[in-house]
This record gives sequence, C-alpha cells and structure tokens, in this order.
Amino acid sequence: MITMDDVIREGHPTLRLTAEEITFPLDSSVSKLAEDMLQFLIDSQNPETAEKYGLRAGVGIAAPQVDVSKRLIAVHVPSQNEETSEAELSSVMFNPKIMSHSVQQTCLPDGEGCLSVDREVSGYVPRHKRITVQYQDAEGIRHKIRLKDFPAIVVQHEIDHLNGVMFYDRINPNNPLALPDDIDVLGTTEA
Ligand code: 4LI
Ligand code: NI
Repeated sequence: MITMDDVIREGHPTLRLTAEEITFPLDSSVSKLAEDMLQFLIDSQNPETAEKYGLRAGVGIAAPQVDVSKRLIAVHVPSQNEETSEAELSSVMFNPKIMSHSVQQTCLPDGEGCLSVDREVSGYVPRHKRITVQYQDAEGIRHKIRLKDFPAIVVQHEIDHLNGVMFYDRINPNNPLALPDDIDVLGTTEA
C-alpha cells in the first residue's frame, strides 16, 4: 500500500519534471500503481485507516508524487450529499488532457493543500470553473467528461503535477489574496 513515506515532498526534482505519456496495454506495475493510488485516497479519507497508517487526507494524487514520472492521476471526491455513499467523482485517469475550458474562473476560499507540501500556503489559486477532460482508462479506452467546481479544481491541480507545476506557482506573488476580476470563490455565491 502507499503511505506518506512514499509521497515525495516539494524540493524533490521529480515534482518539476514533465511526466511521460502512458502506453497501452499497461505494464502490470502501472496498473498496480493506479489501483494503489486510488486506494490511498480512499484510505486517507477514512478516519480509522488514516489514523492507523498516518495518512493525510487527500482527494487527488498524481504519479509524480510517488516518484513515478508518468501521466497518471487518481481522484476520489466524496459526495457533499450525505444521503449517498457514492463518490461524486472516483477515477483513475491515464494521459488526462484538458480539451476545453470555461472563460469563467473559480478558486477555493481557503486555498489549496497538497500531499507533497507540508506547510500551509495561503492565497487564491485561480482555476477554470468548467473543464472538458479527455483521458484513457486502464483498458486504454478514451473518455471525455465535463467537470465543474471542486472536482474540476482537483483534476486541474493533479494535471498540473504531470507538467511540473505546483499550486503555489499560480498564486499572485504580489498579493496572494488579490482576486482576478470576475473570478468566483467557490461556495460563497452558490448558483
Ligand atoms: C478529511 C477527510 C480548508 C483549508 C478547506 C479531509 C476527508 C484548505 C479547503 C478531507 C482547503 C476529506 C482539500 C485540497 C483543500 C487548505 C488535495 C479536506 C481532503 C479538504 C481534501 C487537491 C487542492 C486537493 C477546501 C491551505 C491534499 N484538498 N482541501 N485543497 N479533505 N481537502 N486540494 N483546501 N488550505 N489536497 O488546504 O487532495 S486540489 Cl475528503
Ligand atoms: Ni498536489
């Protein structure tokens, strides 16, 4: 299983590389990694397993964060709705690519955290509010999905890792809490 000891931290050069495309059929090592990454997220969100293994909670992880420079991400975003146990988005995406995006931007009101960053970095991280992402599944089948708001932010954060980009690269260095014109702050004026 993946634990925090497997997660590399900022300053490690792998986090600044452009990750390699994944080819199909998958190597067994890559399909195992994909399963382990998704399981890490599920375990990290479970208070008992998180405590037992010392996991920090996350909703997304990218292969470069476990020192594998390949274009693979896992996302597990729980539903806001307490009625359902089904996740809002739970997926492993190979070679994910943003095909199009809204002009409208959004950001999290309390900033972003990252499993590879052991400090609190304050500041707004502008993201596209809506994205269309193409990716391949473990069989190599292509999918195209539309995402908005939090799931869209998470996928953008993880795709950034495939391109050597850290969330704080996108914070305004002059004024971290300055907002670009007509960005919406998620959960403040909910439409
Ligand atoms: C426990 C159980 C407040 C501060 C609010 C926790 C289950 C920050 C938010 C979680 C913040 C779960 C998250 C991300 C932020 C902050 C990620 C808690 C896990 C909220 C996920 C990748 C950015 C994603 C919303 C500095 C490790 N996740 N919070 N950002 N949650 N979580 N990111 N921001 N301020 N990071 O961090 O997985 S995109 Cl689900
Ligand atoms: Ni991250």
